[in-house]
Amino acid sequence: MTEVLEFTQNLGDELLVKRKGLKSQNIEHKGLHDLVTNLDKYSEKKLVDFLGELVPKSGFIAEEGTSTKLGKEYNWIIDPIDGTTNFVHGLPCFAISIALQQKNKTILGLVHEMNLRESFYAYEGGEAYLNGNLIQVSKTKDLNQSLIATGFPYSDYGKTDPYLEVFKEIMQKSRGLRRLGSAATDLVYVAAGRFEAFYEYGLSPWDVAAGGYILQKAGGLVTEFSGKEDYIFGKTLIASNNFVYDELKEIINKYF
Ligand code: 2AM
Ligand code: CA
Repeated sequence: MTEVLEFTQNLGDELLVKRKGLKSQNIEHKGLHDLVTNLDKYSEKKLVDFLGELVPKSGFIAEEGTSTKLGKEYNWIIDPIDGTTNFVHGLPCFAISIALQQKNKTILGLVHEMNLRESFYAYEGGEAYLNGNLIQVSKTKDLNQSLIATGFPYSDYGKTDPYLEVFKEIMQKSRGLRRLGSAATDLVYVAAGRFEAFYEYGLSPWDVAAGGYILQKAGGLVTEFSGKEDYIFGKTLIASNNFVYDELKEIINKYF
């Protein structure tokens, strides 16, 4: 864990410096509103080289496709920059997200939010930590006293109407809604008790694998909208401190 932590913190610091030299010719569109920079690719290459060497014969599920080789026993699920739109626009919330799976079971998760230099992590046999200190989900039981995070639809616009219905209802029944723009960070903020819950659809494994695991280790509950457990590949996600889960799921399931 220590080696991965140190490597990722240094990479985060390097990306923050390199970001200042980012030019429009370094930014490409993967889809209509889907940005990728040369620094996403640079970060992923560095991570793949380092992590591949750290665990020999390990494979990768990585956003920018630097390596698509799957390992028989160990696989890393990585997002080199989660929150690329924030990164491009200079908004301070973006993270490196790294999970390690052994035979499809997650055994390590790390989300490093670069701007505040906050590393959230957990591993088998340990608990959940933020920069070395134990973290736990909030104990708030009432949605009325809860701060909820979400992500807006950015590609599958066909479900925009049900999404907005959920948004309207939670707006009225919670303390407030926030949209950070980095799902990995949203998840670990629930783990650290800053948010009571987070929900979004259209997410990918690299956005949620590490954060979801850290949240579980901090006492939280994370499922698909349906309640099924496969939030990593399931594309819909309700993450919570446990206590407000039922109320939130009920609202989401009225429309989804
Ligand atoms: P990304 O920056 O790695 O792409 C926003 O809540 C979440 O959706 C982020 O984790 C973000 O991860 C992901 N996402 C994927 N594609 C996106 C897009 N085109 N616009 C905004 N967010 C996107
Ligand atoms: Ca990314």
